[in-house]
Amino acid sequence: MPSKRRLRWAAVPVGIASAALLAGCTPTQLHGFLPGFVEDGTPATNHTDMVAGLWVNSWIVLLAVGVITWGLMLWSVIAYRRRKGQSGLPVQLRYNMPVEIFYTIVPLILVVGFFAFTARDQNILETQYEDPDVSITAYGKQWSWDFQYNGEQEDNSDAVYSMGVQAAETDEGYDLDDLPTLYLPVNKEVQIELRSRDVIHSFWIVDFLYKKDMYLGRENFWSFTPTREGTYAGKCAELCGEYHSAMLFNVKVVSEAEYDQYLASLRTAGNTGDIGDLSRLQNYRTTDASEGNE
Ligand SMILES: [Cu+2]
Repeated sequence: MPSKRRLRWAAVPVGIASAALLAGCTPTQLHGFLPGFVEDGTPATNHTDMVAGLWVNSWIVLLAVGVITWGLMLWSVIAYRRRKGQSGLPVQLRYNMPVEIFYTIVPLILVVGFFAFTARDQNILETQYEDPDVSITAYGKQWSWDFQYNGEQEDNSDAVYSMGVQAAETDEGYDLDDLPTLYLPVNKEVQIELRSRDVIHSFWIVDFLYKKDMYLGRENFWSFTPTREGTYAGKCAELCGEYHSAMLFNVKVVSEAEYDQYLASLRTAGNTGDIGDLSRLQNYRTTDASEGNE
């Protein structure tokens, strides 16, 4: 049939045009405007591409459903509009079996599909490393963070740590250069144990596209591999009191050599031992409190 062939030829320029359009997209646009994607395509962690994939593919499916729905609405509004000389109600249609089956089955497929893909990805995200290269304990506290880099000893006597204080407020907002900083070695298996010293906090590294709550009396873990060196913003994502918004930190993903050097500097500074037993720390920012950071 000539019309069918014409349609097939029409698909060629449409395909080329959309390919060209996508090629012109920035990595941020291709990942559904999620944060943390850079020009050369190196993901921030071993999980971020998967998370972005779930997000983008969900939007594609939902937009397709949207386009079909909007199209049907528009079509019925135009095709069945009141014509000149008509009055009263139009012919009423109901119990149309094909239509009823269609709009029961399609949402069912969507819900089951979204559930299955979410469960699959969540399973991967929640799988903990059996034997991580780096074991860290992060403590949330009103309103800052302590980071303990665990060593080989069972009692953590050889651990090193840094203790933070909340962000300082300046005229231009918070001083982001003076925050507690978590160091991570690039391309190493990291496991962070998430704990709280007081109320519920939530540990969120924005560009890593993941966050997890910190509780009292419950152990939470997060296993991942940072794959791109750089500085990342972290914050508390659970309203935890007056200075919740000042509960900020930085993450520095560095080479292994730089990481070891940082840990050695903590050891030199005398920041050794287990800080797990400390209860609420005094961490209201005072004039010289910034010494607590880094
Ligand atoms: Cu908090």
